[in-house]
Amino acid sequence: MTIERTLAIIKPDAFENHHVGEIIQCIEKSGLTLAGMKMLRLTASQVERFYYVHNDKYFFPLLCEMMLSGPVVVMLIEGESAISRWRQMIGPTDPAECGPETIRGAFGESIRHNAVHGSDCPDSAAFETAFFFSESELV
Ligand code: IDP
Ligand code: MG
Repeated sequence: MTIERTLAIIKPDAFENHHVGEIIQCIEKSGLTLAGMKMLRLTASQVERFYYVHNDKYFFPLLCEMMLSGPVVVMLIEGESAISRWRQMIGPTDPAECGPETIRGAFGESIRHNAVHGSDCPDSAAFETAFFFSESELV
């Protein structure tokens, strides 16, 4: 049994398309636990620091523009193998490659506007959860 913490973000496209409630419902139904949640408008500095691993990629400016285009909901999810389970629930980066049972398959519009974020490994989960939440903000 490995209880893990991972970071989920409902991105601006899913917010704009009114999918916040359905995405939270997917998390609740999965048996994973919502331990922290906040609604934010990110700053350019936050987006650039959060996605620093991608700052040399051709899509970095597009990614930053997308994350700044509207509000986001950031959530800390906890549970058995939470990191891989949440990645499995959201599906591959490109919604065109996602099954309809995945969150990106159901709510994503394109490789850039793909509805949600999920930490991809224990190191990034540690960085990303600490980026948005202090221990005192978790329930
Ligand atoms: P991931 O979110 O599935 O982990 P990453 O490769 O880490 O995918 O990319 C981070 C985010 O950058 C993606 O979720 C997506 O919003 C955006 N992105 C990735 N690849 C492209 C692309 O080729 N064009 C436009 N945006 C992209
Ligand atoms: Mg990633």
